[in-house]
Amino acid sequence: MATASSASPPHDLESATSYSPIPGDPPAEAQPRTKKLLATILFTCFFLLSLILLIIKQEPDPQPKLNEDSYQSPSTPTYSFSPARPLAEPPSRGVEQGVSEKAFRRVSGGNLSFAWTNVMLSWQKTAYHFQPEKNWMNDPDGPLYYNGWYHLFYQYNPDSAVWGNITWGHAVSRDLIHWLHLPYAMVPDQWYDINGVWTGSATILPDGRIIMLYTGDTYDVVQVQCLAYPANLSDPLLLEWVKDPNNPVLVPPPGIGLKDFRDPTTAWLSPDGDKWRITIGSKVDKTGISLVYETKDFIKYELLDGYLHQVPGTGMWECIDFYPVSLTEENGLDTSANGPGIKHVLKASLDDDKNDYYALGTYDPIKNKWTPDDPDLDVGIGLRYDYGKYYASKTFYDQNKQRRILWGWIRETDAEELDLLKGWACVQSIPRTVVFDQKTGSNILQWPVEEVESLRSDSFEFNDVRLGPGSVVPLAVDSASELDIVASFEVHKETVDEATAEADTGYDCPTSGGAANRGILGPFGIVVLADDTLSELTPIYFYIAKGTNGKAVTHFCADELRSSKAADVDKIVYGSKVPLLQHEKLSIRSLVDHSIVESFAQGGRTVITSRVYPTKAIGRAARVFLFNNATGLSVTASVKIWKMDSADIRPFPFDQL
Ligand code: DQQ
Repeated sequence: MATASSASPPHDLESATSYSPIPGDPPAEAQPRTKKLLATILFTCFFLLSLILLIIKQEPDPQPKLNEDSYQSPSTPTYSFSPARPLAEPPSRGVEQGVSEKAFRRVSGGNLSFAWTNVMLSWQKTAYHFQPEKNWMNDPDGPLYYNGWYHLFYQYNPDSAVWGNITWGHAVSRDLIHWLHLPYAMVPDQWYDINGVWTGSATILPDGRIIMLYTGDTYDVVQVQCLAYPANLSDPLLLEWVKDPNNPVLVPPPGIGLKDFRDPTTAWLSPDGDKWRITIGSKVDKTGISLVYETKDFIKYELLDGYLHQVPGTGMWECIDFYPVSLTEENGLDTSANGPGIKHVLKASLDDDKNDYYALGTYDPIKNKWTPDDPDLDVGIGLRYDYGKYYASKTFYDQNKQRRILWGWIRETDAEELDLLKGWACVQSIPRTVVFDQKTGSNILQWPVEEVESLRSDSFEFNDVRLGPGSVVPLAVDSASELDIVASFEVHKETVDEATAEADTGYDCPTSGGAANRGILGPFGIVVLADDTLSELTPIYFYIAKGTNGKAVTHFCADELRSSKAADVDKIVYGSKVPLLQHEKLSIRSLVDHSIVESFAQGGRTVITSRVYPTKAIGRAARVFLFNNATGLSVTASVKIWKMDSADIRPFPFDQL
C-alpha cells in the first residue's frame, strides 16, 4: 500500500494532504452512509411515485417494445405527462462524491413540457448498441478478450435509471455485437468500495492471469484503488471475481485531493520488463495530471517522480487511457509495445467539460514522460475522439484479431425524468478500431468494428445524385430507424478554387447556426431521422469555409437543432474540422440506431455521436434525405444504405447449459 500519514481522515476532504484508511469495517453510523440511506429512501419514494403515475396514466407495461407492425401514429398519444405536474428531481449524488453523472439534469426543471407518448419513448431504445436490460449505465470497464469471449464490464446502477449504487455489470460476446448478460461481476460490498465500484481496467499478464484494478469509493467518500481477479481462470465466462484482501492497494498520495484520484489504466511493462506501470488521473489546482505507479505484484506500488504528463487549465483527468499505435502497420499493438515506429496516444476524459481529448506523442519510459507531437494540440486543448456525446472511453488490445478497440459511454441528452419513465439511461458506442492515420500523420482513425457489418440486411443504392444549390432529395428507404449509411460527395475543385472567400472565416459547427445557415460552399450531406415534411430532422454534413487567404477548410457537423419537436431535450450543433487531402472525395459513414447516430467523416478522422429524440420521425415515419444547402456549389453524391438487423442482446441462457 502507498505511504499515508497516520492522522485520522480529515473532514475537509478537498484540502486534505493524505489519507489513512481505517482497516476493517467502517463505523456503523458513518455519516455518508446515513446520507446515502436518506437519499436511497427519497429516491425510492420518487421512483415508486413515478411508477404509480405511469400505471395510473394508462400504460400497463412501463417498457413496451415498439413492434413495427403494431406501430401507432405518434399523433394519437397513449400516454402523456401533464406539464402542470412537476416531477421531483432525484437527488444528485455524483457531484457530492466527487464524480460526474449526468450533465443534462436540469433541462426541464422538473416540468416536462411535451406530451410524450409511450410509443415515442419506447422507440428510443436502441436495437444494436449495447445496453443492459434496464436502468442506468455509464463508463465501460475492463474490456478484454479471453478464451473465445469478449468481456465488457460497465458502471451500472441495479436500482434505477439515474447514477448511483455503482456496481460492475458484466456481459460477454463472441463478436462484439451480440451480447449475453451475466451476473454482476462486482458489487459495492466492502468498506473501501461501499459507495461504488468505480471505473477500472484489465491487464492480462504473460502467464495468462487477469488483473483488474478499479477505483473504490470508500465509506467516507475517498477514492482508492483496488485489486480484483477472476476466481477461476478455467471459466471462460469469468463469472466470479475476488477482491484482494490487501485492498485498497493505493490511497491518494500526499498533495492529491481525496476525491481526485481515480480510474487506473491497463498496466504496461517497465523498460526492464520486470515491473508493471499504471497511470491514474488527478489534478493539482486546475492542472490535469497523470500519476504513474510501478509495481511487481499489483499489491505494493511505488509512485514515480513527476507526472507522465500535465496540462494547465484542464482540470480533473478522469479515465486516462495510454496506449501505443504503429506508424507503419494497420494492426493494433499490445499496451506494452514501444520503440521505433511507434507513437503513444494519451487520452483524458475532462471532468470539467465532459469530453474525451487525446493527443499523439512520444513516450520516454526512462524519464517517465510523454511529450505531445504538437503542443498546440495537447491533451484537453486539441483533438477529441468524438465531437458529440462521448465520454469515459477505454481501449483494449484484442489479441484475437490483433487490433485496438475503443469503447465509449454515450450519455442521454434528454431530461432525467424521461429516463426514469423509460426505465433506462445511456448506451455504449459501437466498438471502434483505432489506428494511426498514416496519410495525415496527425490524428488517429476510428472505425466501427467490422463485425457490425454482419447486421446489414436489405441495401439501397443511389448513385451520382446531382445536388444543385438549395436541394433536398428524399431517398426511398422507409422505416429508417436502424441503418448503416455510406455516402460520398464529389465537389468540383474548380468551383472551390474560384469561390469567393467567406466574409466570416471563423466558421465553427457549434456556433454556426446549423444546416439552415447557407454559405457559398456548404452545408451539404445527409439528413437522418427526418419525417416526410422535414418538421423533424438531423442533418450530418460538411461545410467548406474558404478564408480570405484563399485556403478552404472543411468542417464536419451534426445539427440537432430541429431533431425533436420536444423542448425537453438538449439540441446542439456538434462538429469540428476534418483533415482532407488533395483529390480525396468527401465521405460520411453514419450508424443510425433509434436515438443514437454515430457519424464518421473521412474514414474516421473526425467523429460525431448524437443522441436525438424525435417525436414524429420514428418507426415507419423515419426517412433519409440528401441535401445541399450551399449557394455556390453543386455536389454529386453516391450513397449506399443498409437496413440493420437488431443485435441479439439477452441474458446468458444458463438453463440451457
Ligand atoms: N465514472 C466513474 C468514475 C469515473 C467517472 C464513476 C467517469 O470512476 O471517473 O461512475 O464518468
